[in-house]
Order: sequence, then structure tokens, then C-alpha cells
Amino acid sequence: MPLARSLSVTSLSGLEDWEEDFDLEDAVLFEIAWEVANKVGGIYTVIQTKARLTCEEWGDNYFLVGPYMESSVRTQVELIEPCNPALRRTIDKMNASGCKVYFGRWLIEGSPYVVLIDVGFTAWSLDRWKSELWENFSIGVPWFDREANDAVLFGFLTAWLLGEVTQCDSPPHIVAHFHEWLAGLGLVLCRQRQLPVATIFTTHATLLGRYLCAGNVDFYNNLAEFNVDKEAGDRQIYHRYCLERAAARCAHVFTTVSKITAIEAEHLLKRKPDVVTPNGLNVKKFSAMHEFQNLHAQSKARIQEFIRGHFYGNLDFNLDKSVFFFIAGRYEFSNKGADLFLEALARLNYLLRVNHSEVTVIAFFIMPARTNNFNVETLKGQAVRKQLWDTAQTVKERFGKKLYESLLIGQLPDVSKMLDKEDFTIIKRAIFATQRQCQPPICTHNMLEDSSDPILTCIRRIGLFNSSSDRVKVIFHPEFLSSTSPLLPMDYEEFVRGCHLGVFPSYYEPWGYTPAECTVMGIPSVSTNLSGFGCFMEEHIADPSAYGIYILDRRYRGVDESCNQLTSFLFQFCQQSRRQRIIQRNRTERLSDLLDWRYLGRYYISARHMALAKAFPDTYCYELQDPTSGFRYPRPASVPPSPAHSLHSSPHHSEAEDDDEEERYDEDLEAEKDRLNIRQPYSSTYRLQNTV
Ligand code: G6P
Ligand code: 1S3
Repeated sequence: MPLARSLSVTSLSGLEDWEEDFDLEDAVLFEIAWEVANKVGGIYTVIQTKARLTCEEWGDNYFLVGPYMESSVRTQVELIEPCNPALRRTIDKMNASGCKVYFGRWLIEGSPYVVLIDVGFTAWSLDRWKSELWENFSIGVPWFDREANDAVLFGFLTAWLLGEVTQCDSPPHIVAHFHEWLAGLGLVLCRQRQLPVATIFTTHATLLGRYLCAGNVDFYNNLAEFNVDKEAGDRQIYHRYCLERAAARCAHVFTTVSKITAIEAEHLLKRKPDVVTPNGLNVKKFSAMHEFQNLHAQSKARIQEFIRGHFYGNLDFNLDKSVFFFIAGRYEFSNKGADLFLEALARLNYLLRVNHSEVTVIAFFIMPARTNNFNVETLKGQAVRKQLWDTAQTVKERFGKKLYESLLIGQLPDVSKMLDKEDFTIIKRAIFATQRQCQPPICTHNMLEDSSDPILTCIRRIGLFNSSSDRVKVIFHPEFLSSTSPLLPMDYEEFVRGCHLGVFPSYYEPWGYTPAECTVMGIPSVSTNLSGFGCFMEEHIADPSAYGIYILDRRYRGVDESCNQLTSFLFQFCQQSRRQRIIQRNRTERLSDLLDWRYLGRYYISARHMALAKAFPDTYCYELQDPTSGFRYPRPASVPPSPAHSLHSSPHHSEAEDDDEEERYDEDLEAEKDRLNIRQPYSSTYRLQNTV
């Protein structure tokens, strides 16, 4: 086996250095998930963004294991011969026994090795393996649950793979990190077969939590009361729940993505996580600070173009005084807080109207639903806009020619003759083309379940129909964004950069990548104290809203109160001047170090070391202490707690004063970093020592 590298997690602008003298020589890491090279949801983002750091740490001793999905492999994976002799023998042996196992490099940052298993090819073993599952664990998987059947196949195949690797002549110390219930059976089998493997199980959401929250249950106040077996049985997910709970209970180390999900797991899976492993991102820093502000302006201009088309004939609001809010993600109407957002938008519409505000809010809902393509009215809007643009260019050229000719003969042009009859005909025809008989559409697509769709049903109830008098307009785009779309040709990142505020008032959100992504792009966001991200930011920032991180209280308030709080966040945001928004974006962007894997990766490192020490106590030992305890972004003394209290229009706040505040803020931050001594290398008693 090649040698693994020793660890070193270095600091980023003030966050503490952290180094470990844990020797990984002769250790190998397998990370197993259904979303390896297979985009389904958030777990894909975790694994894909973390790969670079993990590759830096483990080098050629890091292998991701996932399902073989032909369409993804064709675009994302370069298939190669296995580099590692033990793995080559294992794969050859499995393939000779009727499996199809591929090896390659995943073409993402870090280019990690991937082992991809075609579970469908081994479906002939399903019945046998299900019987074994029943005989050994009393878990019965029904034939109709396709996902659970895949989990069984994937579980037996990964355990087979790891078992073969441990059979080689001088087996390495193996760490196998399994993500989510779909991969969990592999872990359970490793333990049952007593393989010499250090196992970790990470849950990114509990099955029961997701189901219970989606069903209008007062979840957080009753966590300790649920009869978990009955609840799982009632929802016909008992077998899945058993697989999940077995994996959590059998793992040497159990982790979850946030403290709030740790509490949930303790009650629903009956095990307190050993380590909380928050999700990071691969943060790209621009060399010039203002670069991300320029990108905001460029992307915003493209969204404005779309709005011009969408609202053609009804463009009676000032685009320069419009702000763009958005919610995006998996279409779980109440879990993701789309219900609360809509209700708050209705209240905001009222507030903006009665206060005669000049601001118009355009709220985007980007949540995929079943459709049969774009609707005609929406496509027509963009065609009309294009036509108007072409008309303006034609008339401009004709005008320019006449102006040029009068200049050539040294005469001042006769302004009344610069546009002739033909020009007016072209212009009038263009104006007539912008007449429309209906309001600008809410939804950009033809929905298959239009009458029962939760967003559309709610909009019908609250009456936000994009009428002229509405200060809040709504656009529902029930498909993920793509740069090749004929309607809004932007990818998600470009779109987020062009918006002003991401709104994610989730009720069930173990972590929540959407607000984290906003943060690293310098876009303020609303999250909640029921989301892992919201709680994490609350813990690490003294005054989150000063940094553009609005955290909604959905834990200790009723729905109506939370909705009022959200409305007031949105209203405050609408009252900010452009300058205040720019300052706030700068502050938001400064938080990105906190969400970088180069910082957060240390929790994964801790989990792995702990697992090695538990599985191989004669070789490894550890002492545990939270590697980030004590760090907190300070509340700048010069900054009022909320932007609403420092309105640009206020006579007490000139632009020069704003600049002074920002300078003082930087000084405060530096002083706080000195006070906390966070520039020093990590030097606590937390050490995982290789005693060999
Ligand atoms: C960025 C650009 C500025 C632009 C501003 C608009 O900061 O660098 O040139 O004026 O965005 O901000 P707003 O919040 O109004 O979209
Ligand atoms: C889960 O995906 P979701 O959107 O179904 O895992 C994500 C990655 O850990 C997490 O960010 C999210 O909150 C969970 O809900």
C-alpha cells in the first residue's frame, strides 16, 4: 500500500490553525454514498465539494464508492484500471463472480478515485440477500420498495468489496465512512461479519424526521414523545427506518451534520452522535474584494432583462428600485418553508403599499415540479422583449445616419425631422405588440398538477397575482435553472449572485446548503433556528443580521409570529439604500472562511481518527475536545444590530459615516482576532496520537 500523507489543516484569514500529528501511514479511507458521482440532492454537494481537501489529506489512499449510473459516468468519470493492487484483485474477483464493478477518476476538483458498482447487474442475488437480512437482522424489505431494494444490493456489494480488501496479504487499517441510510447496510454487514474496518455513519437527515415534519406535526416539542416504531410503521417505512437505525447503532463513530439534527437523532435513532460534522463548501476567493460585487451587478442585469420580458406591457415599476428575493431547492412545500415565505410576501405587499414604498419586490420560487415545458405566454414575453430591442436598434441606426449626414454638411440637425413617418410606424407597431390581455404569468411552465400544486394553491388564496397595484410580484420557475434555457439562460450560481436576498425559512433542514451558498457569494439570506446552518451561524457570529444572516425564530414562536418576524426582516431589507446593501454584501462575504472545507474539514478528520482509535485501540488513541470551541465573529461595536436602525436616509448616517463605520469594523475584527489568539496554531489538548 502506498503511504498516506500526514494531516495539516491550515488557517484562513484569522481562523485558527489546526494541525494533527496523527500518522496515517498504512491507512486507507473508503467513503461510501449513493450520491457519489450521482446527483440526487445535498449529499452529492457534500462529497463533491469535500473531495479536494480529502484527496490532499489521503492522496492515493482515498476511494469513493457509489452506484454505477451510466448517464453520470459518461459525463463525469474517466474509467481506468485500478491503481491499487489489493483493490485490483478485489474488483477482478468480484467481476469474475457475476458483479460489475468499475474503477475510475471522478472528474471534479481533486480527481478522487471512484469505485462504482452496478447494483442492477447483481439483482439476481436480491432474494437471497433479502432472506439473509431477514434471518440475521429480522428486517423484511417489501418487493415494491425499489429504493430499499437498491439499498440492499448496494449494502451487500460494498460489504463484499471491503471484505475482499481486508483479505489481502498485509491489509491496511481501513476507515469506511458511510453516508445516509441508503448506504448504511454495508456498515451493518461489516460489523456483523467482524471485518477489521473502522466504521463511521453520517446521517444528513433522519427518515422519520423528514416524514413527521412534512405531516404537520409539532415535531420539536414532541421529539422525546414519539413512539418511533409505530410512527415508522404508520408511514410504511419501518424497514428503511430499521436499516438507518441499525447503521447508526453499529457504527464505531456516528455523526450528523448539525447540532439540531444531533438532538433529533438521539431521540429518533436512539444514539447521540459522537461528532457533529457541519457541511462546508469549496470557497473560491477572488484576488480583488470588489470582484464579487461586479459579478452581482452583471448577473442582476441579466435577471432584469428576463423581468423586462416577463412583465412586458405591465412594466409600470422602476427596475432600478426593484429587489430580487428567491427560494430554491427540493420541492418540499412546508419543510423548506415555501408556505411561510408566501404568507410573509402577502404581508410585505400590504406593508409596501400602505407605506407608499417605491420598492418593488420580485420573489422567485425555483423548485422543480412536474411540468410539460414552458408556457406560451412566458416564452412570448421574451420574444416580445427581443423584438423591442431589435426595433430600438433599427430606429437608432436610422437616427444615427441622419445625424451623421447633418454633421457632415456642418448643420445642426432639425430635431423634429430626426424621426420620420416610417420610424413612427415601426415604433407604434412595436408598442402595439406589447399589449396583453392578461396579467404577467406567475408560473413559467405548464404544470401537470396545476390545480393541486401547493405553491399555486397558496398564491390563489393570498391573491398575489402580479397585478399593477402589487408591490410584490411572484415568479414560480418549477425547474432547476440552466444556462441553456431559452427563458432564463443562467446557471444557479449566476442567478444567486444576481439576486439580493435568499429566503429559506425551513421547518426541517438538517443543514441547508442554499443559505451557505448565498453566504460564500456575498448574498444575504434568511434561514431559521431550526436549520443546521442557522444554528451554526448563530453560534459563531455575535450579531448575524449585521452580516446579512437573518435567522428566523421558528423554534420558540408560533407560525403567525414567525411569519411576522419574516415579514419584518423582508420589510427592513426593502428599506435599505443601495449603499447599505453593498456594505452588507461585503460583510456577508467576509463570513465565507467559516464555511470553507479547509476550516470545517477538521470535524471529518476528528471523526475518522476517533473511529480508527475505537476500531484499532492497540494502534491508535485519542483525546477529544471541540477543535473550534471559542471562535466567534465579533459584533462590530460601530454597527447597529440591524440595518433598519441605520437607514441611509437617516440624517445621522452620511456615506462618509458609513465608510468610517466599516473601517472601525475592520479594526474591531482584527482586535477580536488578537484577543482570541486565533492566529496561533491549534494547540489544545485535542490530539489523536498514533502510538505505533
Ligand atoms: C455592486 C456593483 C455596483 C452596483 C451595485 C448594485 O456593488 O459593484 O456597481 O451599483 O452592485 O447593488 P444593488 O444592491 O442595488 O443591486
Ligand atoms: C439533506 O438534503 P435535504 O435537502 O434533503 O442533506 C443535505 C447535506 O447534508 C443538508 O444540507 C440538507 O439540510 C438535508 O435536507
